[in-house]
Amino acid sequence: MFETVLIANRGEIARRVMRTARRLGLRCVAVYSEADGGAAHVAEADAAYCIGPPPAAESYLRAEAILEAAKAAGAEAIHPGYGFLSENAAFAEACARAGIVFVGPPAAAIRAMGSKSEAKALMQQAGVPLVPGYHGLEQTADALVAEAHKVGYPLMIKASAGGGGKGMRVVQRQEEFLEGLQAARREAKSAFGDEKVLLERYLAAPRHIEMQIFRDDHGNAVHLFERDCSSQRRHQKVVEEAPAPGFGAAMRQAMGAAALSAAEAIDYRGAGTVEFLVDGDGFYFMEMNTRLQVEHPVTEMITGFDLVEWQLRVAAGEALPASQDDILANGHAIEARLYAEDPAAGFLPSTGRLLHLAFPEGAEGIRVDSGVRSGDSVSVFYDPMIAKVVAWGPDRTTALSRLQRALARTEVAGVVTNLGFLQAVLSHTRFAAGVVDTAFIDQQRAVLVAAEEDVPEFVLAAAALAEMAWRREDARRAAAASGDPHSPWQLSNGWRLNAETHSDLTFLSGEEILEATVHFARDGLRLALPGGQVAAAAEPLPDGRLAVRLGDAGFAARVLRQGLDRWVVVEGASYRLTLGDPFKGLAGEAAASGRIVAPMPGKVTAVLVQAGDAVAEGLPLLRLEAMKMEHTLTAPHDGVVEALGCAVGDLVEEGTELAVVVHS
Ligand code: MV4
Repeated sequence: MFETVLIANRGEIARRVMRTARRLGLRCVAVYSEADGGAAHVAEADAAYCIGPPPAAESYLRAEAILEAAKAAGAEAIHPGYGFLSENAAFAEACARAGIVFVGPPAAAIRAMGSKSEAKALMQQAGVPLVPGYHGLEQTADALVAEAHKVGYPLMIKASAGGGGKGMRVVQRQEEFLEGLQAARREAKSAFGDEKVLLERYLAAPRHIEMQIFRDDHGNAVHLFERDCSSQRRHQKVVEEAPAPGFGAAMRQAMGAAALSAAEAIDYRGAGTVEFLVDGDGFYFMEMNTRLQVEHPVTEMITGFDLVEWQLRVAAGEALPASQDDILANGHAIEARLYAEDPAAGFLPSTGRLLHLAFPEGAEGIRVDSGVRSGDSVSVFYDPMIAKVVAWGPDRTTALSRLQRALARTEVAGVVTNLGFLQAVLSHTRFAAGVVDTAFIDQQRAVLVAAEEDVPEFVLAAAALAEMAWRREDARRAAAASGDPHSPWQLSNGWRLNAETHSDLTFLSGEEILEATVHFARDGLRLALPGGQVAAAAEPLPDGRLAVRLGDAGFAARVLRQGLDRWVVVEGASYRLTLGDPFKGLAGEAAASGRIVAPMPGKVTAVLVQAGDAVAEGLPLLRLEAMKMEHTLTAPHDGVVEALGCAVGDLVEEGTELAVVVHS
């Protein structure tokens, strides 16, 4: 076994590989771009090397920088993870030339699977079922028209150099073939620099079922059952599970044998996945992935094996740790991919800093492979995956309900995520029934992707109550800092100078303006919300959330702030609000009359003018520290400072008059 392994990747897969490598006693070396200096995988490594600027092409795709780091670190092996250089034959060869073991298949096997038509020819020889079609070298229009006629319509034209859904066109009838062929060629040429195409009979709504295989240097080969990855959105997997729902033993046995024939045909080594299209009671080779896949945890959870351990052992020349008879499927596992993307905005990435990230701790059957922690950032430069949440259960129903509960207890603030979308997919009747095919998400998009929803009133209430708690806390801290033990600010029961006072709050959510008023009465708080008034209370919980009571309803909410942004997380759903400019409300009205009042409680940190000074509109008059921020209060119009109602160090209440500017 190796002593030192370098992980040529980042995020959750880098941490996941290191978790196994560490368990095996290996020294782990990380590589990182300048954007990942503070990343988790760097912190967890025994050594780490910066390999370049943030863009992947200048860092994680730079073979020579990675090899240089491996040599400097004395790594005997490099694990490529998935994506980046994991299926790059030239990189595998460069590792071999450098005398470093590439934890993956031989370069020749990667190459053989790189071209769809070559892969199909190899599979045909190996007796692996193919979708009826044509994948020969004849590429003239006439030859292809004749072949299309044999295939029959509707058919699919696929770029031979394509993959992952790129370079595919459906042609419904013969009259449209030539136009479809020219378009497919143009796309293939521009996307892959190779306009070779193949034809296949079109399968209307197939399932995507893939078989995990492993092969070592000693002629041993096994499959580790199948995974159903049909829940995809634009060829991006969303949810994966093992075993495939409703999958019969006969097809499992036949598909396993076909996958092993495929591996043997290309003298495969290591972990591989053979992807099939399943249509009715037929299955057809689609493509072979020569890397460990994102969704491998569901296979690990039903078989109990650690596939990264197998990869490292096989790459070190050891025999497979188990024979086919040792590999049993126990229970059911389902994985959901949590992304920092905004479903309501066409799933655009939502990058930024994670104010808060928390997963349920110690939940039965739950595994979370996360690439980031609270406080880390989701970068614009890379795939915006946050984590994979995986649930195992003795049966699919239990696995599904455990996953749903784990997602309901997942808290993310700071970026928008697809969490609500994942919950919608998992709670859809078709998913629950296990009758999902590759068209499911596209067909059900309208119900799965909730339009930007209005902010529920209970969320606005939680934000308003949290705001008041923060202001009280900020004021108390300021008073404590001022050393005045008798300051009324020391009181934390919400007591105010006047018996009945209130605070008007305005929040923005997208275009929506949300207003709430918190009334402080001697007998407690009342909230005036768009839907009416309600008695309210909020108590901090030990885990940092707020226990909110509205009338006789109660719930717990985590409310976080960054600048004027407020994030409210309730039951796994996150809502982003922005506190309206406090200087627009109460303070704004007063300013119109030349009165400068404190828009919220705070401490005067600077008085920049004197009574009698002539001032121009916009000139800074004073500075107020409030909500952990410095606010500058300016002259509302040209004029003269008539009065100053404060001095540096004063603790002022919301509404206190600080200065008056009269027209000159
Ligand atoms: C197909 C097909 C229907 N008929 N081939 C999509 C990506 C690439 N891996 C192959 N894909 C398909 N090939 C024939 N002859 C439908 C798809 C397909 C698909 C396959 C698997 C998972 C998701 C998919 C989404 C759309 C289309």
